[in-house]
Amino acid sequence: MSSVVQMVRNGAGGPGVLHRPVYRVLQAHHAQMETVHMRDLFAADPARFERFSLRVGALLLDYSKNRITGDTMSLLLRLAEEVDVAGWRECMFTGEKINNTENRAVLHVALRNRSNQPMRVDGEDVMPKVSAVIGRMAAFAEQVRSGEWRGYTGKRISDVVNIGIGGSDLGPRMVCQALKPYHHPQLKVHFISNVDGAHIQEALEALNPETTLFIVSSKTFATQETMINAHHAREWFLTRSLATRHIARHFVAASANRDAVAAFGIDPANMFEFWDWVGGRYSLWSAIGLSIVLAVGAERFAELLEGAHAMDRHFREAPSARNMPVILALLGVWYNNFFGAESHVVLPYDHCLRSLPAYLEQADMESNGKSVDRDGNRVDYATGQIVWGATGINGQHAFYQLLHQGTRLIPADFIVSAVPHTPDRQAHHDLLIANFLAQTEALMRGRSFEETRAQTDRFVSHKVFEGNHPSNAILLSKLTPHALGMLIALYEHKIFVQGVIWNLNSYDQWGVELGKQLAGRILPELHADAQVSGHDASTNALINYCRRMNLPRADL
Ligand code: G6Q
Repeated sequence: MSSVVQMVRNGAGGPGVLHRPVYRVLQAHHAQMETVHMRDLFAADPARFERFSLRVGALLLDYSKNRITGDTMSLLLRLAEEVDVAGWRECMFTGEKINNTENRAVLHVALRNRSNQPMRVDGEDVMPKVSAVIGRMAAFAEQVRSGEWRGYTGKRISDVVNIGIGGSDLGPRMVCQALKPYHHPQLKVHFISNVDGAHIQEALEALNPETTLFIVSSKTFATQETMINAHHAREWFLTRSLATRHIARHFVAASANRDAVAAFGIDPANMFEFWDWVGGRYSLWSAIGLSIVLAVGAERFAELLEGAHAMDRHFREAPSARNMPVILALLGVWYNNFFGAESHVVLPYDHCLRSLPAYLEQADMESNGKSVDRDGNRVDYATGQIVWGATGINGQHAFYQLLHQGTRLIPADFIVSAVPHTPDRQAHHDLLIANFLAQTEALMRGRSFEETRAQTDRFVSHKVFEGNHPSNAILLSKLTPHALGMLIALYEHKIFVQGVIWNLNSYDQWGVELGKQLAGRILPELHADAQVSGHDASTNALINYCRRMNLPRADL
Protein backbone atom coordinates (compact mmCIF):
# COMPACT_ATOMS: atom_id res chain seq x y z
CA MET A 1 0.00 0.00 0.00
CA SER A 2 1.45 3.41 -0.96
CA SER A 3 2.23 5.90 1.79
CA VAL A 4 -0.43 8.30 0.47
CA VAL A 5 -3.10 5.60 0.62
CA GLN A 6 -2.00 4.92 4.17
CA MET A 7 -2.28 8.63 5.00
CA VAL A 8 -5.71 8.87 3.40
CA ARG A 9 -6.93 5.84 5.32
CA ASN A 10 -5.63 7.42 8.53
CA GLY A 11 -7.43 10.61 7.57
CA ALA A 12 -4.14 12.49 7.38
CA GLY A 13 -2.17 14.59 4.88
CA GLY A 14 1.45 15.63 4.58
CA PRO A 15 3.21 18.94 5.07
CA GLY A 16 2.15 21.70 2.63
CA VAL A 17 4.24 23.63 0.17
CA LEU A 18 6.22 25.69 2.69
CA HIS A 19 7.53 22.63 4.45
CA ARG A 20 8.92 20.77 1.48
CA PRO A 21 12.69 20.63 0.89
CA VAL A 22 12.35 22.23 -2.56
CA TYR A 23 10.56 25.29 -1.15
CA ARG A 24 13.78 27.09 -0.11
CA VAL A 25 15.35 26.37 -3.48
CA LEU A 26 12.28 27.79 -5.19
CA GLN A 27 12.46 30.84 -2.94
CA ALA A 28 16.06 31.49 -3.95
CA HIS A 29 15.12 30.97 -7.59
CA HIS A 30 12.23 33.39 -7.23
CA ALA A 31 14.60 36.06 -5.89
CA GLN A 32 16.52 35.77 -9.18
CA MET A 33 13.43 35.68 -11.35
CA GLU A 34 11.66 38.63 -9.77
CA THR A 35 13.58 41.16 -11.83
CA VAL A 36 13.70 39.18 -15.08
CA HIS A 37 11.49 40.58 -17.85
CA MET A 38 9.66 38.18 -20.15
CA ARG A 39 10.70 40.32 -23.11
CA ASP A 40 14.27 39.34 -22.45
CA LEU A 41 13.35 35.69 -22.05
CA PHE A 42 11.64 35.75 -25.43
CA ALA A 43 14.53 37.62 -27.02
CA ALA A 44 16.99 35.04 -25.69
CA ASP A 45 15.03 31.99 -26.80
CA PRO A 46 13.27 31.91 -30.18
CA ALA A 47 12.00 28.40 -29.35
CA ARG A 48 10.27 29.54 -26.17
CA PHE A 49 6.80 28.82 -27.53
CA GLU A 50 7.77 25.26 -28.49
CA ARG A 51 9.30 24.69 -25.06
CA PHE A 52 6.39 26.06 -23.09
CA SER A 53 3.31 24.98 -24.97
CA LEU A 54 1.36 21.77 -25.04
CA ARG A 55 -1.39 20.30 -27.14
CA VAL A 56 -3.88 17.77 -25.82
CA GLY A 57 -6.63 16.87 -28.27
CA ALA A 58 -8.61 19.99 -29.12
CA LEU A 59 -6.82 22.10 -26.49
CA LEU A 60 -3.65 24.07 -27.01
CA LEU A 61 -2.02 25.59 -23.94
CA ASP A 62 0.57 28.30 -24.51
CA TYR A 63 2.25 29.03 -21.18
CA SER A 64 5.34 30.68 -22.62
CA LYS A 65 4.16 34.14 -21.51
CA ASN A 66 4.88 33.29 -17.88
CA ARG A 67 7.74 34.45 -15.69
CA ILE A 68 9.47 31.12 -15.90
CA THR A 69 12.56 29.45 -17.27
CA GLY A 70 13.33 25.77 -17.73
CA ASP A 71 14.78 25.83 -14.19
CA THR A 72 11.55 27.24 -12.78
CA MET A 73 9.56 24.42 -14.29
CA SER A 74 12.04 21.76 -13.11
CA LEU A 75 11.83 23.04 -9.55
CA LEU A 76 8.04 23.30 -9.61
CA LEU A 77 7.86 19.77 -10.98
CA ARG A 78 10.06 18.67 -8.10
CA LEU A 79 7.51 20.21 -5.77
CA ALA A 80 4.76 18.16 -7.44
CA GLU A 81 6.88 15.08 -6.85
CA GLU A 82 7.65 15.92 -3.23
CA VAL A 83 3.95 16.30 -2.37
CA ASP A 84 3.25 13.10 -4.34
CA VAL A 85 0.63 14.44 -6.73
CA ALA A 86 0.74 11.10 -8.53
CA GLY A 87 -0.05 9.16 -5.35
CA TRP A 88 -2.97 11.43 -4.43
CA ARG A 89 -4.26 11.27 -7.98
CA GLU A 90 -4.36 7.49 -7.81
CA CYS A 91 -6.24 7.74 -4.53
CA MET A 92 -8.88 9.90 -6.22
CA PHE A 93 -9.24 7.62 -9.24
CA THR A 94 -9.39 4.48 -7.10
CA GLY A 95 -12.16 5.75 -4.83
CA GLU A 96 -10.12 6.30 -1.64
CA LYS A 97 -11.95 8.62 0.75
CA ILE A 98 -9.85 11.70 0.11
CA ASN A 99 -12.68 13.90 1.36
CA ASN A 100 -11.63 13.07 4.91
CA THR A 101 -13.92 15.44 6.84
CA GLU A 102 -17.01 13.92 5.22
CA ASN A 103 -15.52 10.44 4.91
CA ARG A 104 -16.33 10.33 1.20
CA ALA A 105 -14.69 9.24 -2.00
CA VAL A 106 -14.35 11.89 -4.72
CA LEU A 107 -15.30 10.14 -7.89
CA HIS A 108 -16.82 12.56 -10.38
CA VAL A 109 -14.37 10.97 -12.84
CA ALA A 110 -16.57 7.83 -12.70
CA LEU A 111 -19.49 9.83 -14.12
CA ARG A 112 -17.57 10.28 -17.35
CA ASN A 113 -15.64 7.03 -17.34
CA ARG A 114 -16.11 5.93 -20.94
CA SER A 115 -13.71 3.02 -20.69
CA ASN A 116 -14.86 -0.44 -19.73
CA GLN A 117 -12.87 -0.27 -16.53
CA PRO A 118 -14.73 -0.59 -13.24
CA MET A 119 -14.48 2.22 -10.69
CA ARG A 120 -15.07 1.29 -7.11
CA VAL A 121 -16.33 2.90 -3.94
CA ASP A 122 -16.17 0.68 -0.84
CA GLY A 123 -15.49 -2.27 -3.12
CA GLU A 124 -18.63 -1.72 -5.23
CA ASP A 125 -18.20 -1.05 -8.94
CA VAL A 126 -20.28 2.11 -9.42
CA MET A 127 -20.22 1.97 -13.21
CA PRO A 128 -23.45 -0.06 -13.66
CA LYS A 129 -25.50 2.48 -11.69
CA VAL A 130 -23.78 5.42 -13.40
CA SER A 131 -24.61 3.95 -16.82
CA ALA A 132 -28.17 3.16 -15.76
CA VAL A 133 -28.87 6.78 -14.75
CA ILE A 134 -27.25 8.14 -17.93
CA GLY A 135 -29.48 5.75 -19.89
CA ARG A 136 -32.61 6.93 -18.06
CA MET A 137 -31.67 10.57 -18.60
CA ALA A 138 -31.14 9.91 -22.30
CA ALA A 139 -34.48 8.10 -22.69
CA PHE A 140 -36.37 10.79 -20.81
CA ALA A 141 -34.70 13.60 -22.76
CA GLU A 142 -35.51 11.87 -26.02
CA GLN A 143 -39.19 11.69 -25.08
CA VAL A 144 -39.28 15.40 -24.27
CA ARG A 145 -37.21 16.47 -27.26
CA SER A 146 -39.24 14.38 -29.69
CA GLY A 147 -42.52 15.75 -28.38
CA GLU A 148 -43.66 12.34 -27.18
CA TRP A 149 -43.70 13.57 -23.58
CA ARG A 150 -46.76 15.79 -23.31
CA GLY A 151 -47.91 18.29 -20.74
CA TYR A 152 -51.24 17.98 -18.91
CA THR A 153 -53.25 19.46 -21.78
CA GLY A 154 -51.51 17.35 -24.39
CA LYS A 155 -49.11 19.99 -25.67
CA ARG A 156 -45.40 19.35 -26.16
CA ILE A 157 -42.86 20.80 -23.70
CA SER A 158 -41.40 24.10 -24.84
CA ASP A 159 -39.55 25.26 -21.73
CA VAL A 160 -37.34 23.52 -19.19
CA VAL A 161 -36.65 25.25 -15.88
CA ASN A 162 -33.78 24.08 -13.68
CA ILE A 163 -34.36 25.07 -10.07
CA GLY A 164 -31.14 24.73 -8.08
CA ILE A 165 -28.33 26.75 -6.57
CA GLY A 166 -24.54 26.60 -6.25
CA GLY A 167 -23.24 23.36 -7.74
CA SER A 168 -26.78 22.45 -8.79
CA ASP A 169 -26.99 25.58 -10.92
CA LEU A 170 -23.65 27.02 -12.02
CA GLY A 171 -22.37 23.96 -13.90
CA PRO A 172 -25.44 23.12 -15.98
CA ARG A 173 -26.13 26.82 -16.54
CA MET A 174 -22.60 27.43 -17.84
CA VAL A 175 -22.62 24.33 -20.06
CA CYS A 176 -26.08 25.07 -21.49
CA GLN A 177 -24.93 28.56 -22.37
CA ALA A 178 -21.64 27.32 -23.82
CA LEU A 179 -23.40 24.79 -26.06
CA LYS A 180 -26.07 27.15 -27.34
CA PRO A 181 -25.34 26.34 -31.00
CA TYR A 182 -26.34 22.71 -30.29
CA HIS A 183 -29.67 23.44 -28.59
CA HIS A 184 -32.95 21.89 -29.63
CA PRO A 185 -34.68 24.63 -31.63
CA GLN A 186 -38.03 24.19 -29.87
CA LEU A 187 -36.84 23.88 -26.30
CA LYS A 188 -35.75 26.82 -24.16
CA VAL A 189 -33.80 26.22 -20.95
CA HIS A 190 -34.06 28.54 -17.94
CA PHE A 191 -32.27 28.57 -14.59
CA ILE A 192 -33.71 29.78 -11.30
CA SER A 193 -31.30 29.98 -8.39
CA ASN A 194 -31.84 33.17 -6.44
CA VAL A 195 -34.28 33.00 -3.55
CA ASP A 196 -35.13 36.64 -4.22
CA GLY A 197 -38.73 36.28 -5.43
CA ALA A 198 -37.93 38.61 -8.31
CA HIS A 199 -35.95 35.85 -10.02
CA ILE A 200 -38.70 33.24 -10.15
CA GLN A 201 -41.36 35.82 -10.83
CA GLU A 202 -39.50 37.10 -13.86
CA ALA A 203 -38.98 33.56 -15.14
CA LEU A 204 -42.59 32.46 -14.59
CA GLU A 205 -44.02 35.51 -16.30
CA ALA A 206 -42.77 34.25 -19.61
CA LEU A 207 -43.86 30.63 -19.09
CA ASN A 208 -46.94 28.60 -19.88
CA PRO A 209 -47.69 25.88 -17.26
CA GLU A 210 -49.06 23.59 -19.99
CA THR A 211 -45.70 23.41 -21.73
CA THR A 212 -43.18 23.89 -18.90
CA LEU A 213 -41.09 21.17 -17.30
CA PHE A 214 -39.40 21.88 -13.96
CA ILE A 215 -36.27 20.05 -12.84
CA VAL A 216 -35.73 20.41 -9.12
CA SER A 217 -31.99 19.93 -8.86
CA SER A 218 -30.73 19.42 -5.35
CA LYS A 219 -28.40 16.76 -4.04
CA THR A 220 -29.74 17.05 -0.49
CA PHE A 221 -33.25 18.18 -1.47
CA ALA A 222 -33.04 20.31 1.65
CA THR A 223 -31.43 23.52 0.42
CA GLN A 224 -33.73 26.29 1.59
CA GLU A 225 -33.39 28.54 -1.45
CA THR A 226 -34.13 25.70 -3.85
CA MET A 227 -36.99 24.34 -1.78
CA ILE A 228 -38.70 27.73 -1.53
CA ASN A 229 -38.37 28.22 -5.29
CA ALA A 230 -39.56 24.66 -5.99
CA HIS A 231 -42.63 25.08 -3.77
CA HIS A 232 -43.35 28.43 -5.44
CA ALA A 233 -43.17 26.80 -8.87
CA ARG A 234 -45.40 23.93 -7.68
CA GLU A 235 -47.99 26.35 -6.35
CA TRP A 236 -47.89 28.40 -9.55
CA PHE A 237 -48.39 25.23 -11.53
CA LEU A 238 -51.21 23.88 -9.35
CA THR A 239 -53.20 27.11 -9.33
CA ARG A 240 -53.28 26.83 -13.12
CA SER A 241 -53.49 23.08 -13.74
CA LEU A 242 -55.83 22.49 -10.78
CA ALA A 243 -54.88 18.84 -10.13
CA THR A 244 -51.92 17.32 -8.28
CA ARG A 245 -51.94 14.34 -10.65
CA HIS A 246 -50.58 16.67 -13.35
CA ILE A 247 -47.38 17.23 -11.34
CA ALA A 248 -45.97 13.97 -12.69
CA ARG A 249 -45.84 15.42 -16.23
CA HIS A 250 -44.25 18.69 -15.17
CA PHE A 251 -41.87 18.09 -12.24
CA VAL A 252 -38.81 15.85 -12.17
CA ALA A 253 -35.88 15.80 -9.76
CA ALA A 254 -32.13 15.33 -9.79
CA SER A 255 -31.17 14.33 -6.29
CA ALA A 256 -29.46 11.94 -3.91
CA ASN A 257 -32.40 12.06 -1.48
CA ARG A 258 -35.20 9.78 -2.66
CA ASP A 259 -37.44 10.23 0.41
CA ALA A 260 -37.44 14.01 0.25
CA VAL A 261 -38.20 13.91 -3.48
CA ALA A 262 -41.21 11.66 -2.85
CA ALA A 263 -42.36 13.87 0.05
CA PHE A 264 -42.33 16.88 -2.30
CA GLY A 265 -44.77 15.01 -4.52
CA ILE A 266 -42.47 14.06 -7.38
CA ASP A 267 -42.97 10.54 -8.64
CA PRO A 268 -39.77 8.59 -7.76
CA ALA A 269 -39.95 7.25 -11.33
CA ASN A 270 -39.18 10.83 -12.37
CA MET A 271 -36.16 11.13 -10.10
CA PHE A 272 -32.65 10.95 -11.51
CA GLU A 273 -30.22 9.83 -8.89
CA PHE A 274 -26.64 10.59 -7.97
CA TRP A 275 -24.49 9.76 -5.01
CA ASP A 276 -22.59 11.19 -2.07
CA TRP A 277 -19.25 10.69 -3.81
CA VAL A 278 -20.23 13.41 -6.30
CA GLY A 279 -19.49 16.85 -4.85
CA GLY A 280 -21.99 19.60 -5.71
CA ARG A 281 -19.52 21.71 -7.68
CA TYR A 282 -18.35 18.62 -9.56
CA SER A 283 -21.84 17.37 -10.39
CA LEU A 284 -22.67 18.70 -13.83
CA TRP A 285 -21.66 15.31 -15.21
CA SER A 286 -24.33 13.58 -13.10
CA ALA A 287 -28.13 13.78 -13.05
CA ILE A 288 -27.60 17.47 -12.26
CA GLY A 289 -26.76 17.72 -15.97
CA LEU A 290 -30.31 16.75 -16.98
CA SER A 291 -31.00 20.25 -18.30
CA ILE A 292 -27.93 19.87 -20.53
CA VAL A 293 -29.19 16.55 -21.92
CA LEU A 294 -32.58 18.10 -22.59
CA ALA A 295 -31.01 21.11 -24.31
CA VAL A 296 -28.43 19.40 -26.50
CA GLY A 297 -29.51 15.75 -26.56
CA ALA A 298 -27.94 12.57 -25.21
CA GLU A 299 -25.36 12.25 -27.97
CA ARG A 300 -23.90 15.67 -27.37
CA PHE A 301 -23.95 15.06 -23.63
CA ALA A 302 -22.01 11.86 -24.24
CA GLU A 303 -19.46 13.89 -26.22
CA LEU A 304 -19.12 16.26 -23.27
CA LEU A 305 -18.45 13.26 -21.00
CA GLU A 306 -16.01 11.83 -23.52
CA GLY A 307 -14.09 15.12 -23.60
CA ALA A 308 -13.83 15.12 -19.82
CA HIS A 309 -12.77 11.47 -19.88
CA ALA A 310 -10.04 12.27 -22.43
CA MET A 311 -8.71 14.91 -20.03
CA ASP A 312 -8.99 12.47 -17.11
CA ARG A 313 -6.85 9.98 -19.01
CA HIS A 314 -4.33 12.63 -19.95
CA PHE A 315 -4.16 13.77 -16.32
CA ARG A 316 -3.73 10.23 -15.03
CA GLU A 317 -1.24 9.05 -17.64
CA ALA A 318 0.89 11.93 -18.94
CA PRO A 319 4.21 12.64 -17.25
CA SER A 320 4.03 15.74 -15.06
CA ALA A 321 6.24 17.80 -17.38
CA ARG A 322 3.69 17.30 -20.19
CA ASN A 323 0.58 17.24 -18.04
CA MET A 324 -1.72 20.20 -18.66
CA PRO A 325 -3.55 20.31 -15.32
CA VAL A 326 -0.29 19.81 -13.42
CA ILE A 327 1.41 22.62 -15.35
CA LEU A 328 -1.48 25.05 -14.81
CA ALA A 329 -1.57 24.20 -11.11
CA LEU A 330 2.18 24.70 -10.69
CA LEU A 331 2.09 28.06 -12.45
CA GLY A 332 -0.72 29.13 -10.13
CA VAL A 333 1.34 28.07 -7.10
CA TRP A 334 4.37 29.93 -8.47
CA TYR A 335 2.48 33.23 -8.48
CA ASN A 336 0.44 32.55 -5.36
CA ASN A 337 3.18 31.38 -3.04
CA PHE A 338 6.26 33.09 -4.42
CA PHE A 339 5.13 36.31 -6.12
CA GLY A 340 2.31 36.91 -3.61
CA ALA A 341 -0.34 37.26 -6.33
CA GLU A 342 -3.73 37.43 -4.68
CA SER A 343 -6.03 36.86 -7.59
CA HIS A 344 -6.30 35.07 -10.88
CA VAL A 345 -8.39 36.38 -13.73
CA VAL A 346 -10.28 34.21 -16.24
CA LEU A 347 -10.91 35.91 -19.58
CA PRO A 348 -12.95 33.99 -22.15
CA TYR A 349 -12.90 35.46 -25.66
CA ASP A 350 -16.11 33.66 -26.54
CA HIS A 351 -19.60 34.94 -25.80
CA CYS A 352 -20.81 31.39 -25.14
CA LEU A 353 -18.26 31.04 -22.32
CA ARG A 354 -19.40 34.17 -20.51
CA SER A 355 -20.45 32.19 -17.42
CA LEU A 356 -17.17 30.29 -17.17
CA PRO A 357 -15.64 32.80 -14.72
CA ALA A 358 -18.62 32.46 -12.34
CA TYR A 359 -18.44 28.68 -12.62
CA LEU A 360 -14.71 28.66 -11.88
CA GLU A 361 -15.13 31.06 -8.99
CA GLN A 362 -17.11 28.36 -7.23
CA ALA A 363 -15.09 25.40 -8.45
CA ASP A 364 -11.81 26.94 -7.32
CA MET A 365 -12.66 29.11 -4.34
CA GLU A 366 -15.04 26.68 -2.64
CA SER A 367 -12.47 23.93 -3.12
CA ASN A 368 -9.26 25.64 -2.08
CA GLY A 369 -10.39 28.68 -0.09
CA LYS A 370 -9.32 27.11 3.20
CA SER A 371 -7.00 28.08 6.02
CA VAL A 372 -6.60 24.75 7.77
CA ASP A 373 -4.93 21.75 6.18
CA ARG A 374 -6.33 18.22 5.90
CA ASP A 375 -5.31 17.57 9.49
CA GLY A 376 -7.05 20.68 10.78
CA ASN A 377 -3.83 22.63 11.38
CA ARG A 378 -3.72 26.28 10.44
CA VAL A 379 -1.62 26.75 7.31
CA ASP A 380 1.22 29.26 7.25
CA TYR A 381 1.14 29.83 3.50
CA ALA A 382 -1.35 31.29 1.06
CA THR A 383 -3.90 28.87 -0.39
CA GLY A 384 -6.67 29.44 -2.97
CA GLN A 385 -6.49 32.60 -5.01
CA ILE A 386 -9.39 34.93 -5.64
CA VAL A 387 -10.73 33.83 -9.02
CA TRP A 388 -12.65 36.38 -11.03
CA GLY A 389 -13.21 37.45 -14.59
CA ALA A 390 -15.56 38.30 -17.43
CA THR A 391 -15.57 38.03 -21.18
CA GLY A 392 -12.26 39.48 -22.23
CA ILE A 393 -13.45 41.80 -24.92
CA ASN A 394 -15.84 43.54 -22.53
CA GLY A 395 -13.16 43.58 -19.84
CA GLN A 396 -10.82 45.43 -22.20
CA HIS A 397 -13.19 48.37 -22.05
CA ALA A 398 -13.53 48.14 -18.30
CA PHE A 399 -11.02 46.59 -15.88
CA TYR A 400 -8.01 45.83 -18.10
CA GLN A 401 -6.60 49.25 -17.17
CA LEU A 402 -5.69 47.76 -13.79
CA LEU A 403 -4.24 44.62 -15.35
CA HIS A 404 -1.93 46.69 -17.53
CA GLN A 405 -1.00 49.61 -15.32
CA GLY A 406 -2.17 48.81 -11.80
CA THR A 407 0.14 47.94 -8.92
CA ARG A 408 -0.88 44.30 -8.59
CA LEU A 409 0.31 41.18 -10.28
CA ILE A 410 -2.73 39.36 -11.66
CA PRO A 411 -1.98 36.24 -13.70
CA ALA A 412 -4.55 35.68 -16.42
CA ASP A 413 -6.05 32.78 -18.36
CA PHE A 414 -7.21 33.73 -21.85
CA ILE A 415 -9.65 31.18 -23.27
CA VAL A 416 -10.37 31.31 -26.95
CA SER A 417 -12.14 29.27 -29.63
CA ALA A 418 -9.99 29.30 -32.74
CA VAL A 419 -12.89 28.51 -35.07
CA PRO A 420 -16.24 30.19 -34.44
CA HIS A 421 -19.70 28.67 -34.67
CA THR A 422 -20.65 31.60 -36.84
CA PRO A 423 -18.45 31.40 -39.96
CA ASP A 424 -20.72 33.93 -41.65
CA ARG A 425 -19.51 36.47 -39.12
CA GLN A 426 -15.80 36.09 -39.74
CA ALA A 427 -15.18 39.82 -39.36
CA HIS A 428 -16.43 39.64 -35.77
CA HIS A 429 -14.28 36.64 -35.02
CA ASP A 430 -11.16 38.14 -36.58
CA LEU A 431 -11.49 41.21 -34.41
CA LEU A 432 -12.01 39.05 -31.33
CA ILE A 433 -8.91 36.98 -32.05
CA ALA A 434 -6.81 40.02 -32.89
CA ASN A 435 -7.75 41.56 -29.57
CA PHE A 436 -6.98 38.42 -27.59
CA LEU A 437 -3.56 38.20 -29.23
CA ALA A 438 -2.87 41.89 -28.76
CA GLN A 439 -3.76 41.76 -25.08
CA THR A 440 -1.49 38.84 -24.24
CA GLU A 441 1.31 40.52 -26.18
CA ALA A 442 0.76 43.86 -24.48
CA LEU A 443 0.62 42.29 -21.03
CA MET A 444 3.85 40.44 -21.67
CA ARG A 445 5.90 43.04 -23.59
CA GLY A 446 4.52 46.28 -22.28
CA ARG A 447 5.89 49.52 -23.75
CA SER A 448 9.01 51.00 -22.26
CA PHE A 449 9.60 54.66 -21.47
CA GLU A 450 11.83 55.04 -24.52
CA GLU A 451 9.35 53.36 -26.82
CA THR A 452 6.60 55.55 -25.47
CA ARG A 453 8.63 58.73 -25.81
CA ALA A 454 9.34 57.89 -29.42
CA GLN A 455 5.56 58.14 -29.99
CA THR A 456 4.68 61.11 -27.81
CA ASP A 457 6.31 63.67 -25.56
CA ARG A 458 3.24 64.44 -23.44
CA PHE A 459 2.39 62.51 -20.25
CA VAL A 460 4.94 59.90 -21.20
CA SER A 461 5.02 58.14 -17.83
CA HIS A 462 1.21 57.84 -17.89
CA LYS A 463 1.48 55.99 -21.17
CA VAL A 464 4.22 53.55 -20.22
CA PHE A 465 3.30 49.87 -19.86
CA GLU A 466 5.70 47.93 -17.68
CA GLY A 467 4.56 44.61 -19.08
CA ASN A 468 5.86 41.37 -17.55
CA HIS A 469 2.28 40.39 -16.66
CA PRO A 470 1.90 36.62 -16.97
CA SER A 471 -0.82 34.91 -18.92
CA ASN A 472 -1.81 31.48 -20.19
CA ALA A 473 -3.59 31.12 -23.50
CA ILE A 474 -5.91 28.14 -23.79
CA LEU A 475 -7.16 27.69 -27.33
CA LEU A 476 -10.01 25.33 -28.17
CA SER A 477 -10.03 24.39 -31.81
CA LYS A 478 -13.81 24.94 -31.61
CA LEU A 479 -16.24 25.12 -28.71
CA THR A 480 -17.70 21.64 -29.20
CA PRO A 481 -19.16 19.51 -26.37
CA HIS A 482 -16.00 17.38 -26.45
CA ALA A 483 -13.65 20.38 -26.18
CA LEU A 484 -15.79 21.91 -23.43
CA GLY A 485 -15.66 18.65 -21.46
CA MET A 486 -11.88 18.70 -21.73
CA LEU A 487 -11.69 22.32 -20.64
CA ILE A 488 -13.83 21.86 -17.53
CA ALA A 489 -11.99 18.70 -16.49
CA LEU A 490 -8.70 20.55 -17.02
CA TYR A 491 -9.69 23.10 -14.41
CA GLU A 492 -11.10 20.47 -12.05
CA HIS A 493 -7.76 18.67 -12.04
CA LYS A 494 -5.78 21.89 -11.75
CA ILE A 495 -7.77 22.60 -8.58
CA PHE A 496 -7.08 19.06 -7.35
CA VAL A 497 -3.31 19.41 -7.82
CA GLN A 498 -3.22 22.76 -6.04
CA GLY A 499 -5.20 21.25 -3.17
CA VAL A 500 -2.56 18.52 -2.87
CA ILE A 501 0.28 21.04 -2.90
CA TRP A 502 -1.43 23.08 -0.18
CA ASN A 503 -2.40 19.91 1.71
CA LEU A 504 -6.09 20.82 1.72
CA ASN A 505 -9.26 18.81 1.55
CA SER A 506 -10.58 20.44 -1.63
CA TYR A 507 -13.88 18.57 -1.41
CA ASP A 508 -15.61 19.85 1.70
CA GLN A 509 -17.07 23.35 2.16
CA TRP A 510 -17.56 23.99 5.86
CA GLY A 511 -17.13 27.69 5.21
CA VAL A 512 -20.67 27.95 3.85
CA GLU A 513 -22.31 26.53 7.00
CA LEU A 514 -22.17 29.32 9.57
CA GLY A 515 -24.13 31.80 7.48
CA LYS A 516 -26.82 29.17 6.83
CA GLN A 517 -27.15 28.47 10.57
CA LEU A 518 -27.38 32.13 11.46
CA ALA A 519 -29.95 32.77 8.72
CA GLY A 520 -32.06 29.98 10.23
CA ARG A 521 -32.00 31.78 13.56
CA ILE A 522 -32.68 35.23 12.10
CA LEU A 523 -35.56 34.17 9.83
CA PRO A 524 -38.25 34.05 12.57
CA GLU A 525 -36.82 37.16 14.20
CA LEU A 526 -37.76 39.20 11.14
CA HIS A 527 -41.36 38.92 12.30
CA ALA A 528 -40.79 38.90 16.06
CA ASP A 529 -43.22 40.96 18.12
CA ALA A 530 -40.56 42.39 20.40
CA GLN A 531 -37.32 44.20 19.59
CA VAL A 532 -34.57 41.74 18.76
CA SER A 533 -31.54 42.05 21.04
CA GLY A 534 -29.68 38.75 20.96
CA HIS A 535 -27.00 39.72 18.43
CA ASP A 536 -24.29 42.36 18.20
CA ALA A 537 -25.45 45.98 18.03
CA SER A 538 -25.14 46.18 14.26
CA THR A 539 -27.05 42.97 13.51
CA ASN A 540 -29.74 43.80 16.10
CA ALA A 541 -30.25 47.24 14.60
CA LEU A 542 -30.44 45.90 11.05
CA ILE A 543 -32.91 43.16 12.00
CA ASN A 544 -35.09 45.68 13.82
CA TYR A 545 -34.90 48.07 10.88
CA CYS A 546 -36.08 45.28 8.52
CA ARG A 547 -38.87 44.33 10.97
CA ARG A 548 -40.08 47.92 10.99
CA MET A 549 -39.93 48.20 7.22
CA ASN A 550 -41.81 44.95 6.68
CA LEU A 551 -44.31 45.27 9.52
CA PRO A 552 -45.49 48.84 9.51
CA ARG A 553 -47.29 48.62 12.82
CA ALA A 554 -47.83 51.70 14.95
CA ASP A 555 -46.18 50.25 18.05
CA LEU A 556 -42.89 49.29 16.38
C1 G6Q B 1 -20.95 22.63 -3.94
C2 G6Q B 1 -21.67 22.97 -2.76
C3 G6Q B 1 -22.91 23.80 -2.98
C4 G6Q B 1 -24.15 22.97 -3.33
C5 G6Q B 1 -25.38 23.86 -3.15
C6 G6Q B 1 -26.65 23.15 -3.53
O1 G6Q B 1 -19.99 21.92 -3.98
O2 G6Q B 1 -21.89 21.84 -2.02
O3 G6Q B 1 -22.75 24.81 -3.93
O4 G6Q B 1 -24.06 22.49 -4.63
O5 G6Q B 1 -25.44 24.29 -1.83
O6 G6Q B 1 -26.82 22.01 -2.76
P1 G6Q B 1 -27.95 20.98 -3.10
O7 G6Q B 1 -27.65 20.39 -4.41
O8 G6Q B 1 -27.92 19.96 -1.99
O9 G6Q B 1 -29.24 21.75 -3.12
